[in-house]
Amino acid sequence: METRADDFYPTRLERPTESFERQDPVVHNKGSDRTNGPLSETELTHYERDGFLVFNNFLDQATVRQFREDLRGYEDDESILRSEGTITEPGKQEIRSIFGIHELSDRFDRLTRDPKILAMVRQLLGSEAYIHQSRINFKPGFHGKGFDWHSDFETWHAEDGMPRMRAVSFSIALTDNTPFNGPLMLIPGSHKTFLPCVGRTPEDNYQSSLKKQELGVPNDRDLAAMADEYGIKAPTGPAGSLIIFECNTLHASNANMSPWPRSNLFFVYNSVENQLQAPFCGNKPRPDFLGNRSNTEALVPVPEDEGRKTG
Ligand code: 6CS
Ligand code: FE
Repeated sequence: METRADDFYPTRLERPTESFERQDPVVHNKGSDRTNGPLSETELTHYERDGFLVFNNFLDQATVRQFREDLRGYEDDESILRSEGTITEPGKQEIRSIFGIHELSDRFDRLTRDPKILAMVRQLLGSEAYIHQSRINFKPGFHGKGFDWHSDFETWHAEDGMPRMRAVSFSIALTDNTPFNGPLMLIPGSHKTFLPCVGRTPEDNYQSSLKKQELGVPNDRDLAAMADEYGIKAPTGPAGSLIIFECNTLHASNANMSPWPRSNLFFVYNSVENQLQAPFCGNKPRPDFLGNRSNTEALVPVPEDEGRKTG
């Protein structure tokens, strides 16, 4: 297969290719509009430098408790257990991830349209945005497996046809994230470089990659060079903490060897000016619950009083 002329980030080729500098801004909102939003200039500068930002106690404990109760209900809900977007741990019946969570739950749907979150998203992406993907990662106590190092953008570009780096993940902790329960690890500064990954993508790769990722994983030498240069951070914090991370920031997490589950909620916002095309790996598009193509209008904020507080 030929690399497309409109492919700014060729990846998944048969032979290794060199890493290169990202072709897109990190904060897309330019000029005097830049600080027109909840994020301060200092926070924007940190996001540009590190590729992520952390806010402890973004949601209050009462709100987090309501979300956690919903989760408990999902674990016993037959229709959710059978749904295509529900991924179990390799070889087990325990839930690893539920994709498309904002379509299953009104409470999660309203949170995606939280006015403060959307204002931050607009500030970073420099445009209106829609949800590219939403999910909960469970990581049950003792049995929760980890996630290998990867850039989300690499997968979304190759397998979903996301053209440019103009998307951002909001991850909200629904349980405490401690050093023991497999917290998210990130390489600060890694978002500035694109690491192409080797290997053609088989059709329906997602059916195995969501349990254990084999493709779209950079090689050890490139990863080691990044980690040697920038180090690794594993932000920990109480339930309700928020991590905002840029779509190309390298991240991973360890297995959960503690008895305590680690559940995180993820919303991925993509710019309305960065709509999906045909996947750059040449395959057919993945299902909507992974790379949404049917609901791509700008999100409208929920009025404050219908937002987090109500159930
Ligand atoms: O394939 C995907 O889209 C997903 N996989 C990983 C490991 N991270 C991002 C995303 O949810
Ligand atoms: Fe990821």
